[in-house]
Amino acid sequence: MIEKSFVMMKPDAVSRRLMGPILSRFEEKGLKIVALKLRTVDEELAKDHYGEHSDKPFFDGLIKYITSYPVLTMVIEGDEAISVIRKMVGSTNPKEAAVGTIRGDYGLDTGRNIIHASDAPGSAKREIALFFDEDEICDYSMFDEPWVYE
Ligand code: IDP
Ligand code: MG
Repeated sequence: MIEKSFVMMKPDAVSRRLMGPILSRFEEKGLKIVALKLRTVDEELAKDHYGEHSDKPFFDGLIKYITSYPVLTMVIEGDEAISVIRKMVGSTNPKEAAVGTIRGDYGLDTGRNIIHASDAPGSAKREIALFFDEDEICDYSMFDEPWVYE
């Protein structure tokens, strides 16, 4: 099923000039970028986005990290995009993330783990609505679709 996922390159990815290489991975996979925006995240939005973690010991540090520097927010579409992108992202702790995943290749610390991606259809819907207006999401086809999908 064609799905949309919310993906965010975190401040460390932006500051370490990894936006291009990471974006290329999604393009090369055959996924479609349907929205893309460099922005800063204020405390209110960060706390809303990470609300499920509000009672965790790392919460304050997480909010400080996410609000500290611009992030690159995206909506990415494709067949089973939510689980496919989570696999490309890798485990939360970059030291445990498999080599070949984004976190496994670019990170070393859970508190600087490069990228966020929605973990389920419900969270994808919520996160996309939190970060994008409907008219910012582009509906278009790519010329190579018959070569990506049978
Ligand atoms: P996920 O991003 O792989 O879904 P979650 O467990 O949902 O991981 O945690 C959300 C984010 O909170 C992580 O991506 C990471 O930035 C941060 N985080 C999670 N656990 C820790 C920790 O133990 N120390 C510091 N930051 C953490
Ligand atoms: Mg999560």
